[in-house]
Amino acid sequence: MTNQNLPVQFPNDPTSLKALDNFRTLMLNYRSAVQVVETKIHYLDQEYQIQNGHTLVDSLQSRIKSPESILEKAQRKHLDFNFESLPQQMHDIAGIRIIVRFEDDILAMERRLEKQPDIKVLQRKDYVAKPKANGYRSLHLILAIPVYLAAGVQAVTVEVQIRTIAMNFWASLEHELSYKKNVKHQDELRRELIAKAELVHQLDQDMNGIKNQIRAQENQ
Ligand code: 0O2
Repeated sequence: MTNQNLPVQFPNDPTSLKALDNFRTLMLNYRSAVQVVETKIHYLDQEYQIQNGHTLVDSLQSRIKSPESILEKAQRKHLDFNFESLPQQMHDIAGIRIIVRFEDDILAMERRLEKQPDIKVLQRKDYVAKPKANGYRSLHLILAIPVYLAAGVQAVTVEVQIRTIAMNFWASLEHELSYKKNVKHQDELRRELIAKAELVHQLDQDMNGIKNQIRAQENQ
């Protein structure tokens, strides 16, 4: 019998069961925080549409990091892994990606989010103004949002990534390349992607410019 065939032994000692409950509660906090922020984004988008006649958000994606992915990141970053300190050390356990059509819409959405009285922006990484060396572009915000539980109010962090459809198209393929091992011609494909990031950037700028011209005429 190999190790893989051994029956899974669930720990049932009080300490392990308590740890499991703590983990479940922690994940519930993150799920609640994602729901709160998603609701806000939908509301802000509808309000924007009433005021401007068009929406900001093309689509929304959200995810809670899997336990495996949390453990992998904790090990990779040499974090002290325990349920008390984990929320202070890892801010992207809950993640929301806001996909917008135009570059201008990235800052428009950021401004609306940061104006929310119950949202605190803890960190801002602007990979749109300063793309990564591989061509990656996106605006990353770490937000703290209050979640109301029976035991009281808890500030929970959510990573929000805001990017255009074109940036997202590029990032999804780059992500695929990064996570796939054994892809032939990796280096050459990486170089091609860097070049395509420049094209994506040009396209975003051109589309933004055309949009501005159309809307300027609408307002005449
Ligand atoms: P997933 O599957 O999206 O959750 P970290 O990368 O988290 O160790 P840091 O500084 O905390 O370091 O993160 P940063 O730079 O804010 O970026 C974290 C997330 O942004 C990543 O999450 C990706 O979603 C996205 N990202 C950052 N850089 C790149 C990039 O070069 N290419 C692509 N495609 N996405 C990027 P995860 O956890 O890696 O993955």
